[in-house]
Order: sequence, then structure tokens, then C-alpha cells
Amino acid sequence: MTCVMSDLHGCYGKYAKMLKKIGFGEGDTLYILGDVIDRGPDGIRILLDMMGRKNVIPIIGNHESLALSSLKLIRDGASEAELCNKRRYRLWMLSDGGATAAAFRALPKETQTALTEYIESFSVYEEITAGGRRFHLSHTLPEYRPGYDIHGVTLPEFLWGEPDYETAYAPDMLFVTGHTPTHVIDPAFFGKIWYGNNHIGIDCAAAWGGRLGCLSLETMEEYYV
Ligand SMILES: [Mn+2]
Repeated sequence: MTCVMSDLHGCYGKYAKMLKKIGFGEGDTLYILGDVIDRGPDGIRILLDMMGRKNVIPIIGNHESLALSSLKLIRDGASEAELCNKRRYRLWMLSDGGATAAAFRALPKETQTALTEYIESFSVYEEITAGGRRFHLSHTLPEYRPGYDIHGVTLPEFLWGEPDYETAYAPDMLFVTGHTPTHVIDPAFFGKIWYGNNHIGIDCAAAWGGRLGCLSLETMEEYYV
């Protein structure tokens, strides 16, 4: 089974339940489309679990990108006062990064180093074939532009962009994204995976009172916790 989930946002319980529900094993591959950390309490715990699994492929989200420089400062022993002097740290704290920072601070330095290196290894996007279909997997996408070439898109657009869900970006590719909760795309889809115009939105608002969604790319079967 090849499956995708996104925007776990510290919800370790939902993550663990989902792995059990789908019977995730060594022959399976799970792509996680970013925003593992922040908002909920247990983002670091999820990252540590992911790091131990060769068949979990992480893709970077805006929360990991925003946190990374501060995580390195904490690893290198920065005090709270020093961190508060950094704009990116203040922005991270405004983005509900407090629980992530506290959990990271409590780790041994070797684990901190392993985690920052792990985040630096995250893909910007992946393109795969499953069930005879082509999929582009990324945290989000930039607005559509005529002559759009996905391979010319820069990292910030994959982290902070707002996709045009009304527009098919390519005729022969399904674009799977998180970042925007599906009920923002269509209020009728609270807690549900959304499909339209060769887009698939999989952020089912796990940390906003919704659910964690998981999609099998071979069968298009949906799973929820
Ligand atoms: Mn995001």
C-alpha cells in the first residue's frame, strides 16, 4: 500500500491509531506531506517515530521550515532570551510552536542533532506512480500560472502557496496537498478528503476538531481517525 497523510500537527494519538487502522507494515510506503509539528502537543514524538521508519517519506511543510533555525539554536544551547531576539523564533511561537520547542529542549543533544538533520533531509515534493496514476505530492502549491512548470517552482511557494483548486495544473497528474483544511476549500468537506480538478486536498483538520485522513493511492480508499 502506498498512502498519504498530512498536517498531523502534534496529534500523535491519531497518527498511531491510523498506522494501526491501515495495518501499516514494512511492505507499505507512507508519504507525509508536512506540518507534523506545532498546534498539538506531540509533534516531536511523531517525528521521532517517523525517523525510525525507512518506509515513511517526509515532505516539508511551512511549520518544519519555520521551526528549523530555532531548533538548531536550541540544540546549540541558546537561552530563551537569545531566542526571543530572533524574528523567526517569535513568528514560530505565534504559530503555536511552544509545545514543539519545549519537547525538543528536553531531548539529549544527539537526538536534537539527529532531528534537525532529519528535517533538513525532507523532500520539497515527490512525484510517484501508484495504481496506474501519476501523483505530485507536496505540502501546498503556488497559484496557477499559464505555462506552469512545477519543476521551476521555488521552495517558499511549496510551503506557503495557496493553490487554485478550480484549475487542473496538468491533465495527466493528480496534485495531492495538505496545508489548507478541506473545509476551507468547501465547507461541506469538514473532516473529509476533497477531490476536484486533478487536486486532492488531504488536510482534514486533525488539530482543529476534525479528523486525520489517510488516502491509499492505489485504491483511492479513504481512512479516518
Ligand atoms: Mn501548512
